[in-house]
Amino acid sequence: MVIQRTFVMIKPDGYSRGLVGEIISRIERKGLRIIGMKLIKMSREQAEKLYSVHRDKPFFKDLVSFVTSGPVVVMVVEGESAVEVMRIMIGSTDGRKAPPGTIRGDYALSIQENVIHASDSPETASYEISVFFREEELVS
Ligand code: FUP
Repeated sequence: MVIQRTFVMIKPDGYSRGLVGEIISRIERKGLRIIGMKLIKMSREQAEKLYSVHRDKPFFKDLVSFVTSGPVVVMVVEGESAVEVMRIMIGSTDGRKAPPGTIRGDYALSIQENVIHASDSPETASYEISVFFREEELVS
């Protein structure tokens, strides 16, 4: 058993399309536990921190504009192999290629507006969690 924490964000398209309940339901039905959650309008500074690995990519500016364009739901999700399990549940980055049954596969047709983000490693997860949550805000 490896209990992990991961950072999950429902992006502005997921929020505006009314997919928050559906996505939370999928996470809970899988058996993972939400131990922190906020509905926020992300600041430019937070967006630049979250996506700092992509700072030199051609899509960085558009990506920061997109994630700051409307409300997002940020979450800390905990459970057995939570990092890998959430990555499998969200599907590949490009919604056109993500298989049906995954969140992006079922709800996205775009590489940028792809509904959801989840950390890609335990190290990334602790960094991303720290951008949005203080330890005292998480339930144990
Ligand atoms: P993922 O981990 O699946 O979210 O994908 P990446 O870390 O590779 O990319 C992070 C975000 O950058 C994606 F969710 C959407 C955006 N992106 C683009 O807009 N264009 C690209 O070509 C690649 C990624």
